[in-house]
Amino acid sequence: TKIIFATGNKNKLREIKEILGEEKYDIVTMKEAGIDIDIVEDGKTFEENSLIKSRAIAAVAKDAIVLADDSGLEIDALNKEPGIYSARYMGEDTSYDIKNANLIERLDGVEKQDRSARFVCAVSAVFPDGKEAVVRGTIEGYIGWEPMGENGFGYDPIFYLWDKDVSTASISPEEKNAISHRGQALRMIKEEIIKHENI
Ligand code: ITT
Repeated sequence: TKIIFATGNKNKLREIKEILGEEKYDIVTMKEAGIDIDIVEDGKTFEENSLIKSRAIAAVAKDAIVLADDSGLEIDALNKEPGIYSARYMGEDTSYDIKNANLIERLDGVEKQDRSARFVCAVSAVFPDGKEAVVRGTIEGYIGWEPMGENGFGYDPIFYLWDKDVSTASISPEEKNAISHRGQALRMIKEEIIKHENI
């Protein structure tokens, strides 16, 4: 099965290949599929933005399953910011060292139990016959007092697991994929793909 992944984010693509398994699926980016279009993510939810991306690519792709991932970090004490604006928070070109330091700063004086946060991932699929599916995975955690770890990407260094007290940048890729928002969502969409292929 050819799958086009509607993403420009290399780290997402790496995790997607790790989770879905490159042996079984032929996963290409829209760039690799020769598709170069600008997509305006103006939805109000992760699901809406995910579908905006997969539908835009499906409109110009033939005979492929198109998947998209819209994800982000919700911090409860900050009214669920940065949320659907996670990539755009403080500007797309601002480094994650700066974004992460800023979020820690904004939680100055906030106690552990009030530092709760979650990663959310909405994965959508558009099949060649026009059918669609969208699923959501989440992982609960809290914002630490300092960045930790070299693995992962984005907000991983400040996102700590309640049970381990280490960040998702401190665990191995396999460990992260086993519990992450993206791992859960992709395993759910895999079920949808399998169901669809059996019709
Ligand atoms: P595409 O739209 O091209 O897929 P993007 O990076 O713009 O790429 P999003 O709009 O979905 O994607 O933004 C999600 C942001 O949320 C991403 O850039 C990260 O900063 C953050 N994020 C998502 N998943 C994450 C994870 O597993 N670990 C750390 N940060 C994550």
